[in-house]
Amino acid sequence: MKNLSPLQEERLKYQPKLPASLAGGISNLVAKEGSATESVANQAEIKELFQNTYGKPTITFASSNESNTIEARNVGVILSGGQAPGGHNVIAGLYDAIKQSNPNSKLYGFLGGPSGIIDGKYVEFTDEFINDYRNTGGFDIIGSGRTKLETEEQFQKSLAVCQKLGITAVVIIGGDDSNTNAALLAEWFVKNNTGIQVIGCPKTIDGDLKNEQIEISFGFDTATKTYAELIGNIERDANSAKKYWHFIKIMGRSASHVALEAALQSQPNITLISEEVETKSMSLASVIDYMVDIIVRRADMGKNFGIAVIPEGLIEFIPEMKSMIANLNDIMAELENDSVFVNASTIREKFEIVENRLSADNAKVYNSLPALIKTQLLADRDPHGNVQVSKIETEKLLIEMISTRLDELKSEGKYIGKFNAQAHFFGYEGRCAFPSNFDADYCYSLGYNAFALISFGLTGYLSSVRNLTEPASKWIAGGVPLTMMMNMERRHGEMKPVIKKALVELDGPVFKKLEANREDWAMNDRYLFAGAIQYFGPSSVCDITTVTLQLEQASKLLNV
Ligand code: FBP
Repeated sequence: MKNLSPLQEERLKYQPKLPASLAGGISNLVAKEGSATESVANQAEIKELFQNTYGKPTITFASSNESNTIEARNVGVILSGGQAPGGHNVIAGLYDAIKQSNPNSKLYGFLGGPSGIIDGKYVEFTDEFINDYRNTGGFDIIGSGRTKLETEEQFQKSLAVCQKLGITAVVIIGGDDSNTNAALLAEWFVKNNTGIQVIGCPKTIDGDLKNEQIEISFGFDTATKTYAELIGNIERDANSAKKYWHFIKIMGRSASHVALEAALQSQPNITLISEEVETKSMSLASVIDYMVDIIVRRADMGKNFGIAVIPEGLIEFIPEMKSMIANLNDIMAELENDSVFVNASTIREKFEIVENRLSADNAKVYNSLPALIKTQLLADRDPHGNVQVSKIETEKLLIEMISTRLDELKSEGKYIGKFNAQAHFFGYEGRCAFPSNFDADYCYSLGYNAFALISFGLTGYLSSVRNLTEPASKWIAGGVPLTMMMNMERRHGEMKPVIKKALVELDGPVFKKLEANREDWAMNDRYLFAGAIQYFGPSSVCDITTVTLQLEQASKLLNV
């Protein structure tokens, strides 16, 4: 890499911090077992599907005075799913742990996501190669992909590639869907006596891969700080010009954690939380009424500007939309192998086939939407059967519907303001940012710890580093069985085992903080300008993590 700025040079040199238990190296560890575990739901079905990897204990590592010899190992690593800041450091941590334990060990990177292991496309990491990527954002070191690993043929091909390279452990860095892949592959490798272990690492900016053992997925910290900086910039612009309402959709496929955290850091006038909309069974019309009420009241105060933050997944949480989208998903799955549909000559014909199969109620909802949104709802599903919500312009849908409602109110003499709206979508802007110190340290520790789990012969585990609001030296490293986080969900029209997503808890401290402040933030402009991520300086400034994690940890301590 050439032409680096002084800041980039400094970032490459940053040495990430490790938990004290790991800092002495992998050869000086003991693994303490917790009690046997159960899946979060559908225990009988999950146990049946994962007969060889179900119910394993949780693991916690502690340092030991005795030193173990670590045999040379060949390990493969995969980056899977959406990019999240810090992925390169997971690989750097894994690489350092492997090489420090035995310089004869090798780390291979599979190219382009899970398809790399199936097709045998890989690179071997060296010091020179890795060093250019330390503490950088992005997944470009080996690329990522969303291929679902689930068929016998894919597993057989992966086995052949691992055997050719002498690989005895695979690390999959991914979110809920990718770690579901990891669990399936781990089970298959054990069932077929291959001797190959599989370890997952919790990645996703969405922040929805979490539980008692996984406090947060990596990338959430950096992405939310990046979005908060951007929202702050727009708030300042809005407060200067005082002429626009900015509607900002924030990435996060299902859960609203990202929008909520970015809002707590920037204090916009309106923040919608999808989980609240669903729990309160708010229709699209009532979401519009809620926003219109704030816009009208601000206009009465002479403020024809404001900021509204909208979670990316909102549309799937509005009950009538949820039912219609579920119906569309099933229809699209059924039609995958339908010759009339597959051979339809125009997109319009395809759309008509889908539309004609919708139930009467769902067709009514669907037909009430603007043409643009209808087309976006019919776009291809991702390989896991999910609607690609990043392609649905909910922010524009809301602007259009609000505008119509405000015109009606104006004609009735109930609205005296001017509504000029700008639409934004912040998503890709944050997923490859330079990782914050927190993510740089956390990711490095997750990767390093993944090799600790490998060295203890474990498989079907997710690398876990906890106690994250404390300084890194006090972080607790260990592992959590992947099956512990699974339940059965409908995907592609069938019930499948998947890792359960953690949604925003409405009785939790994070949402409560927004709830307690939102009327004040709606009417008074309490904007916060977070500014750029800090990489250097006192740890109270540059190492501090999200409001979400701090509030969640503080509330856990209070409830102990
Ligand atoms: P992961 O769950 O794979 O981490 O990806 C999350 C995400 O960034 C979502 O926030 C977003 O909806 C989606 O990926 C976008 O997907 P794509 O990168 O395929 O456009």
